[in-house]
Amino acid sequence: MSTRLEAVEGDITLEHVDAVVNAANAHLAPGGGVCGAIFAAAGPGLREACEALGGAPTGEVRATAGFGLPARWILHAVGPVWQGGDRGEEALLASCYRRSVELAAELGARSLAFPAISTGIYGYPVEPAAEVAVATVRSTVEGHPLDRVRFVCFDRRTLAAHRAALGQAPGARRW
Ligand code: AR6
Repeated sequence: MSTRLEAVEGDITLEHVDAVVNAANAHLAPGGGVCGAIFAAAGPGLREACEALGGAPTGEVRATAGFGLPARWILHAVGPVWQGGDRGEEALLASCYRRSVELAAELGARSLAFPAISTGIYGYPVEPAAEVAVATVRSTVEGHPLDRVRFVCFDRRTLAAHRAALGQAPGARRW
């Protein structure tokens, strides 16, 4: 069985997939960026659910319900803060993608959407982050029953980076 991978431009809070990934902080607290958008769209139940989890280490992922989102689950992935590249950032970012795919499969999700973890407030350069994202998802989905994984990019540059990493033409559409 093969999993379809695609990059699109859009707002992840609107995605109709089984699980969406949040670019979270280690406290699993509301923040800015995609995290702020997810907390705002999900509603107050998400804050309570995250408080009950008590945080997570960098590179790890925790699941909650989707609350007001179309998605059934939110997977809170704690990305690394970019510190120049020699503090294990690549391995920690890869861990976010790998653990998200594994957790989605454990939950029974068949479709999964990622934002570009760590590439906003946490400062990870977009192009190398997209390479890590695509390579890690590609190698992890094998053996997991996921039908599709979507990289939801908030701007053109992020979209172009993911399409390049996927080996797709800039305007390509897969589904
Ligand atoms: N849908 C998809 N992508 C989005 C959306 C959205 N609605 N909004 C922003 N992005 P960031 P980080 C993109 O900063 O770098 C928070 O405060 C954004 O353009 O959201 O991992 C957390 O609580 C960028 O491409 O996450 C943490 O404290 C990408 O999402 C910290 O920021 C990631 O940018 C995490 O920083």
